[in-house]
Amino acid sequence: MLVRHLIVLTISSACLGNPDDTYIAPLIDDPQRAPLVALLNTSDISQNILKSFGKQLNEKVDKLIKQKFGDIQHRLQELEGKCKTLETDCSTGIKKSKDIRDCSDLPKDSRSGIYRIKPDQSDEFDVYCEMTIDHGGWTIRESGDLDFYLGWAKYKTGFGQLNREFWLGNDKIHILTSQGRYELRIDLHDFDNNQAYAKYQHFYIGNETSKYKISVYGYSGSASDDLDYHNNGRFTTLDRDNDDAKDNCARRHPGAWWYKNCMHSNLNGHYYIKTPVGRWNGIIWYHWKEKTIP
Ligand SMILES: [Ca+2]
Repeated sequence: MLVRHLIVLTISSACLGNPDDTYIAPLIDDPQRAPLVALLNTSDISQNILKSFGKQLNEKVDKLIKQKFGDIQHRLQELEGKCKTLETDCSTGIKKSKDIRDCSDLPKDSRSGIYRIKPDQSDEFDVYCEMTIDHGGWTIRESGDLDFYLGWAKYKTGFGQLNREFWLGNDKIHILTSQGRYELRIDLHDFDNNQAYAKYQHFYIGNETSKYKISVYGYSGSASDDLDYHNNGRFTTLDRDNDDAKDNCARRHPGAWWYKNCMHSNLNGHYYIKTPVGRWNGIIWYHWKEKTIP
């Protein structure tokens, strides 16, 4: 069978147009096997054809791969660059980087979560980055049922859990806002699913010596500008009275804020699970909810 096959192969060459080849009839003694021989013959012809087209095909495939997947290579290079700046601490799951000064330095497609940042004038520390609201890049603090009626030392260093409720810490907020121009965004929700926000183009708080004096302006939003009253105010806590009132505003209206005499807002007030009884009690953003305050 092998011999017959080789003979058929000779015929194949003749069929491809070599005039010097001699036509030799296939020695097929069993007509029933003819289809198989023919098949082998076709296969052998195809080998020659494939050889002639193989190179062109490879070239076309290579060109197609380069064209179609060139952008993937480019994307991989981008990702490699990002991987160099982002390191993952496998023991804690906290992403960190020596090149990330704040949440806005994260790649735009980063997920919201806890990240380790390295501000200019500080050692590394962890923050929660909100990456979906208003184009992302926000370092946030969410209020809820955590006790925010705490003293100066707690507000200085921060408290709570980054993946739940927390105050980042006035020292850290000072460090962050000293790096450049920072915006502040406040999102408010009530128990009736009403929402509003206040956004400020400029936000800065001074160091502890200045009593964490706040500078905030450039309002836009839907909640009303209830930080304007507090601009240039000093931070007051239940145990550190830096406000302009005769008494301690943080004690009169439990919380900790940049009170003056005393407030239009008090976002560190007590968190009630329903509208509180009593004037100026609870979390206050006065001109958004003034109609509901008795
Ligand atoms: Ca006072």
